[in-house]
Amino acid sequence: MTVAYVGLGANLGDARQTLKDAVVCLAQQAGVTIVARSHLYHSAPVDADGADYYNCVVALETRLSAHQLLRLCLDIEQHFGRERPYKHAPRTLDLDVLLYGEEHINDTDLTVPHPRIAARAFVLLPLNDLRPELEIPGHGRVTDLLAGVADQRIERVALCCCPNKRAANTK
Ligand code: PH2
Ligand code: MG
Ligand code: MG
Repeated sequence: MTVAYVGLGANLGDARQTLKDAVVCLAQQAGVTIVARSHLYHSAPVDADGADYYNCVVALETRLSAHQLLRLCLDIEQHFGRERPYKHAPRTLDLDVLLYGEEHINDTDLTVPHPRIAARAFVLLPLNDLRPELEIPGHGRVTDLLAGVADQRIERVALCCCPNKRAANTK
């Protein structure tokens, strides 16, 4: 069994609901057990255009290989209507394998740790919820990396939004 961290992001459609549904979908997969989920965050697009994103991170235990986990993530993105018209285009769902145990992987289709893991608040804040002391191979402890992304706009939000509140907000 390996502990892996998967980052979830979305900024098209009902992104908050999609992240919630995607975590349930991941949890239902054979060989995958979700062990923790971060808070949900609302974040400004980084190196990308379009609407603000929703982001979170899950920790999972898996008997899948890193490449099998990647394949699963791509299949789930597809299931949620992911399209790739251009690099970093707005998306209904993005699932990134951030960490896979302590492995370093440098293949054409998969780089682990995720190449931009240490430069993005929308990854580091959720990781900090899960394991602030986690050592990211080649970068250092999550908690020590937060200062470097302090200028990125991001806020914590509730995972579920109350329908009544939503109705009240639209008045
Ligand atoms: N994903 C990207 C590029 N930029 N910005 C935010 N805030 N959240 C993301 O998930 C995100 C991004 C490429 O995958
Ligand atoms: Mg991504
Ligand atoms: Mg991706």
